[in-house]
Amino acid sequence: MAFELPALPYDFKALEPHIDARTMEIHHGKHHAGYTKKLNAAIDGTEIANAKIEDILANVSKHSAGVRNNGGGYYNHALFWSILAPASESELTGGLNIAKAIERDFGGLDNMKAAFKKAALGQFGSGWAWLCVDADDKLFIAATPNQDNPLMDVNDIAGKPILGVDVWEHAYYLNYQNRRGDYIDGFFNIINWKEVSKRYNDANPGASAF
Ligand code: MN3
Repeated sequence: MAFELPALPYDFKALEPHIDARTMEIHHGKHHAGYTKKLNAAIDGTEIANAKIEDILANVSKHSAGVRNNGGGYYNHALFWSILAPASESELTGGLNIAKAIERDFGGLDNMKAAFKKAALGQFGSGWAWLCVDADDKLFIAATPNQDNPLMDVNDIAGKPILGVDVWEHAYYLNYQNRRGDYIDGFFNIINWKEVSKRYNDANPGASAF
């Protein structure tokens, strides 16, 4: 069963002015569509043709560079669209478990944002910055190159990503040119915290202990 490009849960303009409509249209319709198509081509007729994407990524060292690059690209962008929302709907309310976990593990949202931005700016060239949950249910921040992510067995990061930002230039160049930091600041205004909190709860069955 082939992977399908997930539909965006909002229209191309919904994230403006922080991410412009043209960038969204190209990013979803060309880049993400391309990763999806190439992933399907890379797994077609192989023993992982019907595998779950999380299982493919967890064992990605056994597969081709095409599976690594396009499987990562497929998964990372699907996560990215899901954790974005129009600015009017981006609210981190204290009742969400993710708000309590950020307070516990970073001492507040501003500290988390500063560490996340540092990771995003520190990723040389193309890649992603992530907020992840580790095996002890603690949050941590990481960055990975290219289309790698913390689910893959090709890095020393061990955790489930629950929030991520694409720092490839195709994600921001039309609107921000080389100003990656301004793009990250804009990104902080359009985070779907309800979805991040849901992903936190799913990653961490103990979260309801708050
Ligand atoms: Mn991208």
